[in-house]
Amino acid sequence: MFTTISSPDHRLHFPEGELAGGQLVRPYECPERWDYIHNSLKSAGHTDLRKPDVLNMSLVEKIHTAAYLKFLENAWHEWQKEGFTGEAIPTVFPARRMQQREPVYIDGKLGYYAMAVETAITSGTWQAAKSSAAVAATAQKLVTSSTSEVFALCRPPGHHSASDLYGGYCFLNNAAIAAQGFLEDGAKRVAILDVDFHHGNGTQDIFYERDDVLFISLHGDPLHAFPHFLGYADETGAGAGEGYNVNYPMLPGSGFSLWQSALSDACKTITEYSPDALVISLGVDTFEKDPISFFKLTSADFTRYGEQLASLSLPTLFVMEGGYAVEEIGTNTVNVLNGFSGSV
Ligand code: OKP
Ligand code: ZN
Repeated sequence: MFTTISSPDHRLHFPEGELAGGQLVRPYECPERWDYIHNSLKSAGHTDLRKPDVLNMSLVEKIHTAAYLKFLENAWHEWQKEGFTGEAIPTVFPARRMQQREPVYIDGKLGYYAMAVETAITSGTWQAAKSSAAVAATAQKLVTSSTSEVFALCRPPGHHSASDLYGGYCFLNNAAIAAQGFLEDGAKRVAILDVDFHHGNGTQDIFYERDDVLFISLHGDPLHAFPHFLGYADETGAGAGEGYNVNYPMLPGSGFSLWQSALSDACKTITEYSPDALVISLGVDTFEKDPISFFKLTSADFTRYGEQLASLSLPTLFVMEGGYAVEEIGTNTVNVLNGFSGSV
């Protein structure tokens, strides 16, 4: 049986609008995602559901810059102070040949720290983001103390967030915080395997020059898929991190056989790396019916790859990322977990 860590505070982040197709639509990344997963866990017998401990901010500060954390904490207040009545969305960016300096005015700050604009900041965003990081950090502690089946039901997700970037529904990089937690608690090497449909640009960037964290991502080719500006196969790490970043971009329509051959390859690399812990950035937006993605995995495929992950025989932490076919998100998530625990 999986132990799940989750927090009701995720509900504090739920913007009314996401900019998509030139309109403000109801966000794909919505609170019911959590409800469906929660319900599926319970019906599948994963009834050990716990709340997170208080967040250790000094761990978060090892992943995110102090200036970025200060920005997130104050953004909504500064936005409101200007008398703006809508949700906080940036409009201007430090594009090519412009200064990379944080301005004072909130509109400029939002653009300075955003990597995409679909993600609005609201009154409860900072608290929800912290609760999500607390979920991941608490779950990591459980794995470190030898609990074998642990699921961090994070919301909002984290893998698009770099040390000083938010966007793609992400504010704090929950998986990176968990990986750093493993290292702080004695692990020498940690592998992060990102199976969300989207490239984990934030996680890649955070660990790009490090050899104590191996990052591997299977995702939609950035030529065709968000986040568009990172995730190519020739991004292999830099400096001490050379060789410790591996990307598997895949084209529209990619089905399970191609995806699974990438996973098998990734598993070999992980085994060779011989990490003390494995973090799975678990997005189930690889599903065939996902409204914003283009892979073709079926619900049964999730069980099969869960089994494959178990064959790595590593202390493993599952951290929730994306998945937007809301009615099936619980089934697909629990299928991975059940495949992993062999209870299928
Ligand atoms: C977050 B996660 C759709 C464009 C994509 C952002 C996607 C963020 C995905 N109109 N918008 O990796 O699941
Ligand atoms: Zn995704």
